[in-house]
Amino acid sequence: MAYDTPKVPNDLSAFWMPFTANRQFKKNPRMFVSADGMYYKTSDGRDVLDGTAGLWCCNAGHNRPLITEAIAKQASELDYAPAFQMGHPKAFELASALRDMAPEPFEHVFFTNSGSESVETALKIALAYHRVRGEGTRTRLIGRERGYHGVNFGGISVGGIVNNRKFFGSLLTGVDHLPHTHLPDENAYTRGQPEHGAYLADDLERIVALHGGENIAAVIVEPMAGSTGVLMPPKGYLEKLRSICTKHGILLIFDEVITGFGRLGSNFAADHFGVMPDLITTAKGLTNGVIPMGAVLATSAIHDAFMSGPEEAIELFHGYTYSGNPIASAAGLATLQTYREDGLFENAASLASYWEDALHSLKGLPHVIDIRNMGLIGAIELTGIEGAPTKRAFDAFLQCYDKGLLIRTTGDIIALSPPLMINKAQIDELFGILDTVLKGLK
Ligand code: PXG
Repeated sequence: MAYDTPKVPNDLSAFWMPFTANRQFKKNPRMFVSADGMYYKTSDGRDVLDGTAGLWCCNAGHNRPLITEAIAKQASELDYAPAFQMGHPKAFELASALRDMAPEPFEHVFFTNSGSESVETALKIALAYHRVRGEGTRTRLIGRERGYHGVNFGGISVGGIVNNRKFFGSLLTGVDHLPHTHLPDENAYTRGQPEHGAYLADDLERIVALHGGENIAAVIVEPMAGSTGVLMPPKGYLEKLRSICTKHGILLIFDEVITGFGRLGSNFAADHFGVMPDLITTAKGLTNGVIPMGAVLATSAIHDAFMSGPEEAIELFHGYTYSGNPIASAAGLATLQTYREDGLFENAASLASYWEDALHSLKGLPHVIDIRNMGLIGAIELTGIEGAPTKRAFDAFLQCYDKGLLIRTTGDIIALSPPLMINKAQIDELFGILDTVLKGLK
């Protein structure tokens, strides 16, 4: 394909970029101008292998025809329809498709526009659920240290990442945190779920003893914590959380914004681990990242609890202008069809062990202190530079970009999560570049 190098805009000042070192970036910008399959194209005409599925969202890869065609068709057919007290077919079709691929108890779908909104929605549904059932004392929310649940007030309150919290005041009250599950001394270089740490779930009993279970609405965790640097749940941990929640009538929310849609080789992490929460939050892979959309999956028990008042009454005072937006719904349907027709979740599952071996072959390289993996996810933890935390991993990011590979870093951890369409040659390419970069890292 002929390629004209597009001009980079000469004024970068107006766009206040999210989660970015704005001044550093604008001195030396890195711009993608197109993408296809597994590769981005940069503004200087180079191919960059996508080692992160964008931001954990382009699970089907880029420029997928079913998705782009569905969006164009929907835009010309019905561009927008009011989301409150009105409907359009695609939102109902997508909700049914999600119900059909979700684990059995999840029969209902509430649409949002992002992972952050899915989290706020799930927390609100949990609080309101207890209230409509006459258990209005259940107001406390329990998150976990190092948890990432988006950037809105509920999400940063239950989340446990200090920089996402400390600038923003007192946050929600009535929130407690479980300890995180990162035990590098015991679990370094684990493949899959670590052996040690199930006992960390018992801390929920301590919180219950402190506050009374009848005052706790919900526990929210990522079944596998992504943004904090890829922390797998220790064996038995999620099962314990589930049973303690059930014992005390507390709802369990799995934040599957990253783990949903094939990342672990299954539809959802709930399937992968065989542990069923009461609510599941999703976004990202739902529309392959192409159009903003999220969804909360709810069990019938939760949904039906709201369906008790007079029929003309609104049951849940919550929703967004763009909940179930027609173009997003069309993109979602085409995304799920692409996953199915291309067997992408199966591809992820079948490549997981090849991926694991390739990743763990980096053990022993300079500065590497831990490697962990699951499905098509990998993390490489580096020692930080004394007095300059995050710099070493960020240097690796810059060097990988120069050599044609996109990775993500958080702290001094490199996180990898390629599109699920990746093949063995591309896995070799990815780890070949990483190997070279890590060997030369200062
Ligand atoms: N929950 C989880 C578990 C997430 O990972 C969100 C909620 C928020 O989603 P939105 O759509 O509001 O961004 C996320 C988002 C990274 C990275 O590199 C991770 C996310 C977003 C951007 C970067 O780890 N996760």
